[in-house]
Amino acid sequence: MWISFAGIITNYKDVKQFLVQKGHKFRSDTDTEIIAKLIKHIHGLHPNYSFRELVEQVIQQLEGAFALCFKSMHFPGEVVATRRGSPLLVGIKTKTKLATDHIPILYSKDVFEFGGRALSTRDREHSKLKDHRPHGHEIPAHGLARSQSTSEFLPQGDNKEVEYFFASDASAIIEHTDRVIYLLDDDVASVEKEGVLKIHRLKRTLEDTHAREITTLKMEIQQIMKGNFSSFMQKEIFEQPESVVTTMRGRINFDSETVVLGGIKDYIGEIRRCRRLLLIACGTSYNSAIATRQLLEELTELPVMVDLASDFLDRNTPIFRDDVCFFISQSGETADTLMALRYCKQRGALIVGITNTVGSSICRESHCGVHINAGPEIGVASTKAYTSQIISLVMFALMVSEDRISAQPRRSEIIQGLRNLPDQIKEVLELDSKIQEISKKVFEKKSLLVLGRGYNYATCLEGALKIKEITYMHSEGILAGELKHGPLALVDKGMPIIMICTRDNVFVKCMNALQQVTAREGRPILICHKNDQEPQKYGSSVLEVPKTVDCLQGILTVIPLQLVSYHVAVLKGCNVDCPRNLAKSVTVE
Ligand code: G6Q
Repeated sequence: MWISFAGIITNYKDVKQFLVQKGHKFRSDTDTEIIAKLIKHIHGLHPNYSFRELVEQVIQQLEGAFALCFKSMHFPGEVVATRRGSPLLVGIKTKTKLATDHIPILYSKDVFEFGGRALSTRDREHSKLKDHRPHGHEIPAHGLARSQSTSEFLPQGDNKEVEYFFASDASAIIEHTDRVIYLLDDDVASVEKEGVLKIHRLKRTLEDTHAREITTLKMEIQQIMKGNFSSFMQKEIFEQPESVVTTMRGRINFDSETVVLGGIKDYIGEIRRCRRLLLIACGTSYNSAIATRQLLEELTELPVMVDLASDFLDRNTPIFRDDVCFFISQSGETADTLMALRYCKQRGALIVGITNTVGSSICRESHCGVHINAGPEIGVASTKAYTSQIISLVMFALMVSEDRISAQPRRSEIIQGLRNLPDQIKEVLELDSKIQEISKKVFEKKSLLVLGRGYNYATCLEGALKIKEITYMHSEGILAGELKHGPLALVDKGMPIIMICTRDNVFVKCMNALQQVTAREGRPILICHKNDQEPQKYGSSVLEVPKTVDCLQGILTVIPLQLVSYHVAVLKGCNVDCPRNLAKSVTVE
């Protein structure tokens, strides 16, 4: 048995115990092994079951979030794949055009026997695992006969050659094909001997569309190649002058100063009338919510709550029908964010998805949303997605405030700021070699504090997150206003500090904090505006960034920190793209 598995099986101990009782021996303590042993066990009980039926039996026993792909010597030439809570897609490569752009769903007949719930080990012992259900009978969707449905899904013409690719992300298969089917939870896709792809579901639900669409990807191969860069993270940092443009393309008219986000324009009236906005996300995506909260409050004049998805769920937060809830996620698959989305949807709130992954679970389950269009982000450390998330939320604020005459000067200033952003990002990226030199001074230290306030506070959080995740160095983003409430005790001449001090409405307060740091012999590395002498005299080194509108400044101040984390990680010999203990899509709670 060959299994490719992503995710987590939460009841694997129960299943393992059951299998051990049945005499199965285990070589490892992994949840992957219990899947292989479980399918073997069921195959022993039901030697006549097809490969797909065996997999259907297996997934009914499993709890958790997973994407699975099976091959077996007992079923040569066949592959079965399924998902629940983790993304999975099927790529299709043919020499000629396909006869259809939809594949119908086939429903298995007898699936209500066990009430659709996951069973305990004891339940399984007495029922399902002893079940000798009839098989091979399917209820076709919309009365479509089985033979009819499968013969439709073949290339046209004489050359019937088909190749299938199973992957959790489109970037893994784009070099082979741009035609994909995004599977939904509990779909079981099987490629059988004759090379025909079928998609089955155990049960029919009201929401089911009874077919899966074949989507054509708009991704370019170059987008997923490293090119001259040493890592995807480095490439993605340097892509930001272009990725911010693709985020804005077709949405902002810089001359008429109008913004249209096609994915939410039909909901804008409802949004303007809402009780409050909630921004819910994890990690970097959460930081993008912090980065834009102040502008959203200013331009929408609505209360704005920002929450970490896990904490939001822990609290059983009250949600109302007239709430508008934003779920921000690069992958669109983060389990906590997705669960928070479902929680709010059940309570009748309007769900807005902000994602970078077309076809992801968050995209599909939202009422409306914005694709940030940053292009595939492959490095685990999120960089270009962060800046594009900020721009997407800024565009949202601009769109909602379009009818407010008093907001026009502010809107105009921001739109012109957005226009200049790509060139200013290029300027910041020119600091790379200077940042590499600075990184050499800090890479052997134990800790690195990042201080700032106002719009730059999000930069502190995001910079510290980047440093932690790829360099394994302790780092903390600290709101400068909180210094005197505890963190100042950490400051002495040996503590590495990066401080952000740009000319905005909190500049004077920042200078105050800077003096408090230097009074304790701290010699911070400063990120400030170009040619701004006043803060520079307090810095051990200075990184000068161009000035932009306050609410966009965080995009220019975060890039030096992305580069610091990158260079420190390289100097420490860390694997920049695959940091330990982290995954690109966190599909488990
Ligand atoms: C940061 C990480 C991580 C990520 C979260 C949320 O560099 O990539 O913090 O932002 O795991 O992921 P999504 O944005 O995909 O929901």
